[in-house]
Amino acid sequence: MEPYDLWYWAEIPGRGEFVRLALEAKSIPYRDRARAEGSAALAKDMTRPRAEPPFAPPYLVCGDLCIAQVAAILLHLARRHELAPAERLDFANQLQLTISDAVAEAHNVHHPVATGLRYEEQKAEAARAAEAFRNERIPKFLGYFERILSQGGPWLLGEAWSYPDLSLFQLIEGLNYAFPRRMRSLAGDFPLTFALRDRVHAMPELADYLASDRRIGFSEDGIFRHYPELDPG
Ligand SMILES: N[C@@H](CCC(=O)N[C@@H](CS)C(=O)NCC(=O)O)C(=O)O
Repeated sequence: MEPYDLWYWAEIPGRGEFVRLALEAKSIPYRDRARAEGSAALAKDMTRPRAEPPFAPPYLVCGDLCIAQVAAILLHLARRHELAPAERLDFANQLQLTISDAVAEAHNVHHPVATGLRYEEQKAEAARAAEAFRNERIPKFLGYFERILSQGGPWLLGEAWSYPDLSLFQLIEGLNYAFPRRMRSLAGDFPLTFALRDRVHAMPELADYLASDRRIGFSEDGIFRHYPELDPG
């Protein structure tokens, strides 16, 4: 089949990584265009005339198809490439949208006032946002996934992995990077969710990818950022 073109900022894992993990786990051919050609090529591609243009990256292009929004991209891939059982796609999408909510909240911790301002310009507000995120929102999100896993498991949709598992892995990786102290303190309360992270990490389908330089590390340019002052002991 013709490879997909994935467009996402070249320098960070960000939201592109949720799409990459699904493509990699199913060995779906794709070209990571901005990683090959640079983020300027992405900015240029965004301005191309298109019937259904994306608002923001990541987006996936294949022939006439151009689809943006992580959850919409993954639902599309799941339908075409069996990344979740057909009869569970609505629930898979619900789980994915919940993960997208958590990702957006994690970003808003270090940018609570405006995305266009630097973190250093909103540190006081970020400290307040981080306290609520650490104390209320992380446990609430993890508690939700723990509840789903406690109803069956060992994967979110039961006995086989599906794409929301890959995304939950990436969410936990991001939270572990940004809030290592808080996440360590929560691990014992959400054993099934943390075990799911380990299970995805050990998937043979992802072994080559996770060890490769295609896998980009987290940094303070991305969505999940580690600022020690936002994760006090
Ligand atoms: N809800 C969208 C969010 C997309 C998004 O915020 N993309 C970021 C990069 S992670 C971006 O470049 N946004 C530009 C903008 O919002 O102006 C998704 O899940 O894909």
